[in-house]
Amino acid sequence: MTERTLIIVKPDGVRRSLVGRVLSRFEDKGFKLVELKMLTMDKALAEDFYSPHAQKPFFKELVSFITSGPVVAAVLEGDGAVEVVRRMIGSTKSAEAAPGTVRGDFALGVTQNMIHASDSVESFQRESRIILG
Ligand code: 3AN
Repeated sequence: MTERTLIIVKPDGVRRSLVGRVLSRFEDKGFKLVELKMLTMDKALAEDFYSPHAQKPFFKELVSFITSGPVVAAVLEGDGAVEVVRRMIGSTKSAEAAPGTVRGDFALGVTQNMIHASDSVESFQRESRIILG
């Protein structure tokens, strides 16, 4: 079923000039890029975005990192977008992420793990409202 999902190339990806290569992977796969925005998240926006993790011990670090520089947000559209894109970004701990995934190929960190992708249609709706308005 045609679906939409949100990806965010995090500050490490932008700093390392990997935005184009990351977006290409999803275009190569067949997803359509339907929105694209570069922004720098402020603390309030980041806390809202990561509110499901507010009680986690790494919450402060998460907010501090995501606000540390510009990010690039994109909405991708295609069959099974949420699940397929999640598979393409790889597991949260980049050191353990499979080769061929974005994290597996471009990252080593957990906080600094290059990319975010919505984990459900509901998350996509909540996150895109916050990031894209
Ligand atoms: P994912 O981004 O793979 O969906 P989540 O939603 O569990 O992972 O976590 C959101 C973000 O929180 C991750 N992208 C990562 O940056 C950070 N994070 C998750 N687990 C940890 C952890 N144990 N230590 C530090 N940061 C973490």
